[in-house]
Parts: sequence; structure tokens; C-alpha cells
Amino acid sequence: MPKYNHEKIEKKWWKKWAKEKIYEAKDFDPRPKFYSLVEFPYPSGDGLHTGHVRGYTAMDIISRKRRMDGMNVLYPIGWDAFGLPTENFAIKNHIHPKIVTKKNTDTFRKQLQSLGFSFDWSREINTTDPEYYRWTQWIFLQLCKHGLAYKKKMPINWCLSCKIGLANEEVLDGRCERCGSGTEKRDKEQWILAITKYADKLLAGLKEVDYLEKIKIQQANWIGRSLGSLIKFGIVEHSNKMQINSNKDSNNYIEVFTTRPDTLFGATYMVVAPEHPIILNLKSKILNYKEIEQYVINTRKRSDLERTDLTREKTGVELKGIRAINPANGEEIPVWVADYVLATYGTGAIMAVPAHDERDFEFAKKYNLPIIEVIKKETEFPLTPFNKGGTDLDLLIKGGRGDLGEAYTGVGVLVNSGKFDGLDSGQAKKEITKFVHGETKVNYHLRDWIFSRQHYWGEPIPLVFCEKCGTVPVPEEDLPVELPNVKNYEPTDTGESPLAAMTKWVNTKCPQCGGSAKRETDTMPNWAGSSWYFLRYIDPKNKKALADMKKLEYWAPVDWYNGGMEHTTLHLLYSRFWNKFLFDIGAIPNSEPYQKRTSHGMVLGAGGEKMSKSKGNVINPDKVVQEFGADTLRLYEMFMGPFDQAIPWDEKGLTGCYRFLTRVWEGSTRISRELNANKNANKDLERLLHKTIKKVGEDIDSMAFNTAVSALMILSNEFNKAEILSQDIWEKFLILLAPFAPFVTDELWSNLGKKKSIHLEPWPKFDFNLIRAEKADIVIQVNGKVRDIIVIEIKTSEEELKKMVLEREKVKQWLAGREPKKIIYIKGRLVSIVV
Ligand code: ANZ
Ligand code: ZN
Repeated sequence: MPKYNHEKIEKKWWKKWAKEKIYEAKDFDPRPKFYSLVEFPYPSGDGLHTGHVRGYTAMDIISRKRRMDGMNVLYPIGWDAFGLPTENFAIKNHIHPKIVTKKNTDTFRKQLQSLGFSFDWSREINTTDPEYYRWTQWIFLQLCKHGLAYKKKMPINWCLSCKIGLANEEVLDGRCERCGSGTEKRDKEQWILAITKYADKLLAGLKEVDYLEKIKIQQANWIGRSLGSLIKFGIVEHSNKMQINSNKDSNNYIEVFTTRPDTLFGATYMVVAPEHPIILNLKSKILNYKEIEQYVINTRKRSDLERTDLTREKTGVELKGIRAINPANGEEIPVWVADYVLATYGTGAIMAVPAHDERDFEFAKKYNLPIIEVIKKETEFPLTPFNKGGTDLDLLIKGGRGDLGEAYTGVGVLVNSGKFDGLDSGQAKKEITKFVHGETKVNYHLRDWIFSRQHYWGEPIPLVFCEKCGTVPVPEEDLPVELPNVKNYEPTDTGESPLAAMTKWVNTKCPQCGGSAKRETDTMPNWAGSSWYFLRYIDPKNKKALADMKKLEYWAPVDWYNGGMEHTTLHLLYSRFWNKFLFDIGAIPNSEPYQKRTSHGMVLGAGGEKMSKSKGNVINPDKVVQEFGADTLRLYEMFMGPFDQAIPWDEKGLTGCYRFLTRVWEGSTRISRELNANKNANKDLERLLHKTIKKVGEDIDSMAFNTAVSALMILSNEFNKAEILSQDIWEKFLILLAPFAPFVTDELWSNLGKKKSIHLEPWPKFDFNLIRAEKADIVIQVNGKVRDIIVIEIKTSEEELKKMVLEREKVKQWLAGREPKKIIYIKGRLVSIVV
């Protein structure tokens, strides 16, 4: 037997598998279908990283196991290939992004194949292929048709150095993701998708799916459904206490959104966002307008994230000359502008209740604003008929007022709230809202999806502008609107897409009136192509539809989708939104795209830090494959630790896995001589094998890959100790190991003279009788109290057991000569004697 030569073995097998197409999924096959999905990679110039390997190996193991379970498995892969890094590379090196993409996907494909992933390569897709993005554009047109796309001036993040608009996710810590220089906000017309119209559906859908709890929670928080009240505060001129008269009704009041209308009596000031229209509208009444204006300008430099950071010291300026009226008690309160209130949430204005809101409390302390407590924790003052609304309580409260150390943000019982005193928060919310003529309102933290990018390397938005007809969709039969070739990929000086400089492409005819028209030059964001790719795998070459309905009915939804936690909020929500929309218009048969969603932890650098080029701690999978083989890398990434946790790279763990596979390889030589040994001599081994079959199967299903690998290691250790090993046991062990280490197992399998690949074998069944415990601990109770424990053979009969129990010394002692009235036996657990 030659030495373990991973290189030779691995090259041989992935070529063979590709030739024999053993991993191809079959449409309409009568076996039960299983659709397993991983996030398709962005083919960057850096190649595959160890994080890809972790997630892809996990789903590969699950896919392989499901095939062995007799299922028709679809495990596809493709390329999410539009995006900034490729565009930046193209700009720098004057190479067409198409060429860069081709080169990168070639590298990735080779790497993925070398790792032995059982992808169905016949379904490979690429989001930059016009035959693919034709359908991305088609979906956009459907969204337009159904009123879910609209154009709006929006503040976008503007990079001064790249001269380009960036989406929020392209700004890291206030800096441009491309070049690292600072950004500012600028207004620009943008296409927006109304994902907020789907907020309720996206939330409700979470009840139907099997996602990890933490994923559901993150999604729900991101959607951020919030039930509150809209309440209007009148505005007066401070100097003469006159209600402000204006022909614009909206200048007479400021409306707030609050989740705590029960605290209205404690609202001691108001805050408007720096962008609130009232500032400009009441310019002539605001005495310190210059100061306010300066504050507003300063705010523009800060992101929403920074503004709402709880640890940042709050700032603000009072709007001198005007005041608001608290509608609950008619009191005049000051109005401030502060950037901790966002223009984009609720009404862009708040009533501040410093006694019961932490931000307001901090602000009030800093600027010396009054703090009035209006909610008491119920447990502090149990309400009896005596103190309910009585004087004792009033006294206590008055004594406590003003020296609050922090805001009490919980619910409780109202105090200092006039006729509402003594009510509980829940009731008071309703009654106070009614009392001040407010209305209840549901708000979402979810924002609509800014869909325009001023980039070259993205799907062109398929619309034209005609002077006569306005915005006109490109007719569906004219799709795709292909990206033209340009010389420069740089954005124009005005911040428009480089497409805008392509006058030949831009100038076109109006599909409606035939007159001259101009094309939309914005392109779609990176998230577009990945929002429906899982549907295209089902029918990747369809020219008539995004996918055939019958095939969709067979394959959809995805049964199990694994990916990174970083995609929980954006990608997962965007794709669920598109899927639900496509379902609503009858284009696909399922409303939820993914039945199950799990997530893997990161692979960190050796020191426990994130891998990064600058830290020089990046592990290149290619090198590991070269040195130790793909089987070792796969096995190691499964063995390194609990799948959902971040784990630092450990060279010792890697070489340990290599040694394990070498021992399996070498063990096979010793074993093969005794392959046909007598089965009975292996009783203990057989028992362990069956335990391992059960354990590995269950561990794969629950993604406990690390413990599955260690169970396989324990079993193989026992092989080396055993004198004889039957072929049957050896074969089953190889099958269990096959999903983890597909190459070496197929080689050892063929060494046994097998003609078919090991990956076409059925998953072994375990024998319950062999793994069942042989002894059991039986608890003995006398009159309901535990008095003794007896260890018995499982096969002991009830009669025998009862006899044994009554003969025990301790039992005799507790019976003290009395005759038992009843003896109850709960099988395998308990004997209960009643006297
Ligand atoms: C008064 C109040 C009293 C509030 C109290 C809270 C506690 P969620 O749950 O996220 O919807 N708020 C409203 N609009 C805001 C904006 N544009 N920027 C910053 N804060 C805003 O939070 C709703 C609460 O956040 C609202 O209820 C409001 O403060 C604040 F004891 O109103 B509350
Ligand atoms: Zn026209």
C-alpha cells in the first residue's frame, strides 16, 4: 500500500465526479426533494477564504447525507458578481469588469472544485450575465407596475474623493468603503423600493419558518414594529403668548410620535430634529435663528448611527421665541432642536419626558430642564383602596420628586397626572391619547430600500425618460437593457453614473410615443441580483420566465439556507421581500423563500483576531489544500469548534486532522488482510459502530459537526486496538466519514473493489437493540418517598423485579412488617410501594 498521497487522490476524484455528474439534481424525480443553499460568493480578486470553506463544507455534508438518505438534492452555486471591488480594479487597471469577473470566477470555480463540494455545476449562474439580469430587470419593472418603486430626493452619502454616492452599507464608520476618505450627505434623486409596505408581512412570515432564534430576533428588531400615538402640541409665540397664525396649518403645531402617551404629563420640553420643516417655516419667529442654522449645518456631517449612539454626549439648542403647549395640562414648555432626534423616524419630533426616558434625562440634566416623575413602579406602592389617589401617596411622591438619580423607563401607575392618577400605564395610554385627541399609530424602524447606484458595474435600471410621456418602462420584450462598453468606469464629475457620459447609449427612443428620450443611467445595487438567485437555480436556462412554474412547484422553497450573520438583516430581508412580492403577483408558488436558516461563526486568525491583509494573518485555503489536502481542511473546519461560534485558526488542530486521516489510510492496510473475519468477534466494536451511526447522523442534522468528527475519531481508535475488524464495520465507518472527507473515502472504497462511488451508497441504519443500554437504575419509593435504588438487567421481568425489591434490606426496614397494598412499576425507571 502506498503512502497517503492526498494530492493524487483528490485530483483523480474530482475529475471523476465531474465526468460522471454524480451530484446533479434531477427535476421532477420521484424521490423526496431537498434544496440546500449557501450564499453564492462575490468573486473577488483575493479568491476563496476560510470562511467560505466553513459554511460550504457544512452544507456539503448535509447535502451528501441527504443524498445518502435517498433524497433528490439540489445544492447549487453561482456568482454574485456585480460590485464595487471589481469596478475599482477596473478603474485602476483599465480592464473591463467583465474580463476581471471572468478571471475571478475561473479561479473560484477551480478552488471550489478542489475542495470537493458536491455542487450541481450544470446550474451555475452569474448575476452579471445579461441572460440573468434580464430577469432582475424584469422583477424591477413588476415592482414599478405595482407601485412599489418610486423616485425621491434623498440624502445620500457622498464621497468627496471618489465623487460618488454611497449607500449606507458602503459607508464604514463615516468613511467611504472604496477609498477610506470622509463622506458627507447630499440630496439626490433616487429610485426607492417600498419594502416598508411589506413590513407586516415580513414580520408575520417569521412565524412560518424555522430560523435560528437569534436570526428571527434580529429580523424582527430590524423591522422594528412599534405601536404608539400621534399627539399634537400647539405652538405659541413666547413674547405675547399668541397662538401662531399662519396660512399653513402645519405651522400651528408640532406633532410627535410616542410609545408612552401615559407619560404626557411629564413632558417638560419638546425636541425637533435639525431637519424638521418647522425651523424654516418659523424662521421669522425664532429669535436665535443664526445659532440654530449653524447647529443644523453641523449635524449634516453625522450619520444617523452616530447621532443615536447612546454613549455620545447629547447637544442641542433652544428655539428662542416660540413655545409649545402640553395638551394634557395646558402648560407652556420650551422647544429645542437636537440631533438625537432623527428626521427619518416617526414625525421627526418628540415630547421629552426626562423622568422616564434615558436620553431625555441626560439632556435635561445637561441643560437644566425640569424633570417631573409621572410613573411609579407598581411594586414600590402596592395600591390599596386606601392609598389609591389618596394623600399619602401624593406626599410620598412630592418628597421624591426632583432628586431622581436616573430615568425609570418601565411601566407602572400614574402620578402627577391630574385625573389620570392611579391608572396603570396600559390603561392610561389609551385614555390620555383619547383625552388629547391623539391617534394610535404603528411605526416601523425599517426604511425603504434606496435602489439607485451611480456605478457602472451593476444592472441598468430599465426605464427611459421622455419629455412628453415622462418615465416609461422599457418593454419587457426589449430586456435585457445591456450595459454598454465604456472607456472609463469613473463616475462623472456631477456624481452621475459613468453611463451618463455615454450619449450614444443614453439617447434613445420613447417606447410609447417614438420621440426622443433618455435612458436612466443609475444602476441597481449589489443586493438586486442576490435577492432572487435561489429561484434561478431551479431553472437556470429558462428564456421565457425567471423560472418555470412546474419546476418551482417541485423545488421551492429552499429547505435549508446557511450563511453569515452579517446577512441577516439586509440580504435576508431583501430576498424575503422580493420572494413575497413575486408570490403576490403569481410569478412563484411560495411566499417564504427559505424554510430553514442557520448561520456559521467566523474563522478568526490564529491570535483570535479577524483575518485581514493588514494584520497578515490570512490563511489561504489553496495553500492548506496543497500541503494537507482538501479532506483535512474540510475535516478541520468542522472539528475546530461549535459551528455557530467564532473560532481562531489553530495549526495544531489542522495537523491533528491530517494525522487522523493518515491513520485511517494506514489502518486500512492492516484491516484489509482480515476483511472477512468472523463478525461475532467484533461484538463490542459493532456496538460502538451503531452508537456512532446514530450520533453522527443526529449531529449532522443539528450542525454539531465537531462532536460528529470526534465520534468518528473515537471509533477509528478502537479499530486500531481491535485484533480483528470485519469488512462490514469498516465499510460503514467509511460511509460515515464520506460526507466529511469525500476524497480519501472514495479512494479507500474503490480499494475494496467497489465499482460505484461511495457517495452513492445509502446512509447506514443503526440497530436499536445494539445501542440500548443493558442495565438500568430503578428508583424505589415507599409511600411516595425515595428509599432505595436498584441496578437491574433491562431484560428483567416485572415479576422478578418486584420479588427482588421486596427482598432488599432497606425496603424491609421501611415496610416494617406491613403488607404492601399496591406495587406500581414504571418501566425502566421506578417501583412505587404503597402500604
Ligand atoms: C415620549 C416618551 C416617554 C418616549 C418615555 C419614550 C419613553 P420606538 O420604540 O423605537 O418606536 N422617538 C420618537 N421619534 C423619534 C425620533 N425621530 N428620533 C428619536 N427618538 C424618537 O421609540 C419610540 C420613542 O422614541 C418615542 O416615545 C419617542 O420618545 C422616541 F418615557 O415619547 B417617546
Ligand atoms: Zn414618449
